[in-house]
Amino acid sequence: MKKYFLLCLAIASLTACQKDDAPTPDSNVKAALSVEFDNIVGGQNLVLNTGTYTNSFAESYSVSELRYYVSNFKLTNTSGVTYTVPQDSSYFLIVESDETKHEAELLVPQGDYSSISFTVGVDSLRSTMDLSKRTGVLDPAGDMETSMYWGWNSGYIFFKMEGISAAAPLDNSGQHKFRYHIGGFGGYSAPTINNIKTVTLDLTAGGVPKVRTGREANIHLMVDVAKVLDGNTPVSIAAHPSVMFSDFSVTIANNYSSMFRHDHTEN
Ligand SMILES: [Cu+2]
Repeated sequence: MKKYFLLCLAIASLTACQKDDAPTPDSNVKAALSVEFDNIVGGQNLVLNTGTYTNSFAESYSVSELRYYVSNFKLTNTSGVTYTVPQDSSYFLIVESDETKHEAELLVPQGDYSSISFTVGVDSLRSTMDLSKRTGVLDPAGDMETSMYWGWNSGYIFFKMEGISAAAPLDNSGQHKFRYHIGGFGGYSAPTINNIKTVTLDLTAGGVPKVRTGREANIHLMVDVAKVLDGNTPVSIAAHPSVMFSDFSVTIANNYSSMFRHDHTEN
């Protein structure tokens, strides 16, 4: 064991010492890995409708609706090898109002992973595929919780956040409502705004997920939607109460691309 100990010392800066009886997981075998999207506002839990929050313009607001697509997951293991989740099983719609829709359930090779990357939204290729390739959460006619789709040319709404704020004008429903419906996949024949965002997160500081058969590692992300208004560019609700397919959507998308943070991992 002394020899083993010395060897461990030598490589301690590269990797943790493994016990003799801890076998190297077989990367040919896939196992469950879930990614939890825990939506918060600043330091507070997000509570739909009743929670009130304040942005940097001192505008107070509540959130009535929050949903967004996450897709095209890739995991890089501690040896630097990247695994791309097969695209057909790599689209998820996170819906705050539905507790069963806060996670992306993935199947990846057994191993230890040091980073994760995913797209916020739906890539242009998939957005223009035949409807037979756009099933489940991508089915424009199906149960995608209604209206996360604009149409063939404009594609999917990647990110939707709505709520009430006194800073928003009174609309014809009699409410001071703000609405952010963000999409735009670029496109080829008639290029439009491209708001596809790729997020890459380091997992080493918050805990490396150890994917093994017989258990489910969970990557717990905090998603701070305060960043939608107070990201790189502070956004005033009074100035921008409704943002849909317009140039200003780029600002909102840039803001929300910074809202994801790895908090911890459960192994
Ligand atoms: Cu957790």
